[in-house]
Amino acid sequence: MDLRTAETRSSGAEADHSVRHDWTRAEAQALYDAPFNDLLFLAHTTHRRHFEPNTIQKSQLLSIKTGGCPEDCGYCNQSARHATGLSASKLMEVEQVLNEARKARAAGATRYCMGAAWRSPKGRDMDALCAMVKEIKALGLETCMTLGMLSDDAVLMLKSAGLDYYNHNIDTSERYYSEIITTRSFADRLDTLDRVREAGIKVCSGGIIGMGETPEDRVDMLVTLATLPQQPESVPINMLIAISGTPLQDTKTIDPISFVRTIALARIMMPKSYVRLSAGRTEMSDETQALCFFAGANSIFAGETLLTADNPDEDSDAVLFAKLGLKPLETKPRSGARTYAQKS
Ligand code: SAM
Ligand code: DTB
Ligand code: SF4
Repeated sequence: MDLRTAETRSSGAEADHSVRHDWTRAEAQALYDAPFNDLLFLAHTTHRRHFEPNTIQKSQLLSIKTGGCPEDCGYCNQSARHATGLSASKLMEVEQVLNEARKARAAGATRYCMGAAWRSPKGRDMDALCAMVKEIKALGLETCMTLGMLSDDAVLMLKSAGLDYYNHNIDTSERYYSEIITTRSFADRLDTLDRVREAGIKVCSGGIIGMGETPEDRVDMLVTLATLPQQPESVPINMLIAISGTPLQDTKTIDPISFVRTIALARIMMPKSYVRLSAGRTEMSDETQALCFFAGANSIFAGETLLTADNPDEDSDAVLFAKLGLKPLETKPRSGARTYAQKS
């Protein structure tokens, strides 16, 4: 395949730089396998066409309900089925969550992401969850939640509270999914993503690299996301944090070049989405992160903890940003305002 035409080849009358939804797995695999310089060149030029290349969006994460999860995700510290030593806690109080959000805003976050270790939220939790969304939006932050599978009712309640984004990862390929998780299916995941999209909430969906999957699984996962009727606005690419006590504790670390290839492919196939360099940054060298940013990653989680695992602290990120000449996206979201450092 001619890599020069890969991004822009479009069916019918679509404009030159439009988003394609007709990626085939063969095309995507050819890109993933291309000479590294060719792949990175295409990813970076794609990135520059759609985004300001030196601006990185920062999201802050908070675990609002930790541990004791009934699901059996093989990578997760929070599954009650794995002996990870993590103790379970109840849903945090609204006021406590707000205090944390205020601190994140002061530290420069533009989006506040709240995660709960649930298979799905219970009816009795919805009022508190909606209050969190309303109050955090009133602080001027965008809101994101990740709570597991959502019913129609739950989606509508979160939408009326004003939730901006819902994170729900497909995690890997359909083929590999049942090797990692048995308590729900890949199709369950896609169902919730459909409901979220239908309700008009923006979609955040990505996966984990380095769980023992093949390169073909990585490509398939990205093809699934890129060929959704509407691509996710945000695509988190996590590098597995191999947590002691989980079934994946001894998984061999992924080669950074393969990780960068995955980021580059996500950027090329989903040119207008934010690609988030998510879990695993504490184990990455500055050089690997720099290559990820060059390949089109333009969002990170800021702050020293993810949900339960470590993340680089503000100071080390500030040093990295200074070395690379990167700046955080500072636009404060206002209703109706364009919040992306995105070119039209
Ligand atoms: N329970 C909800 C769910 O599963 O959708 C929300 C929380 S869950 C922890 C959010 C995402 O974090 C997972 O889908 C997975 O992609 C990522 N994640 C969890 N543990 C991880 C790990 N050890 N390494 C990398 N990513 C991880
Ligand atoms: C996502 O894709 N990564 C974040 C967020 N969405 C919720 C979570 C990463 C979790 C890493 C493991 C932990 O902190 O327990
Ligand atoms: Fe539960 Fe989510 Fe962890 Fe799976 S990834 S065990 S659903 S918290």
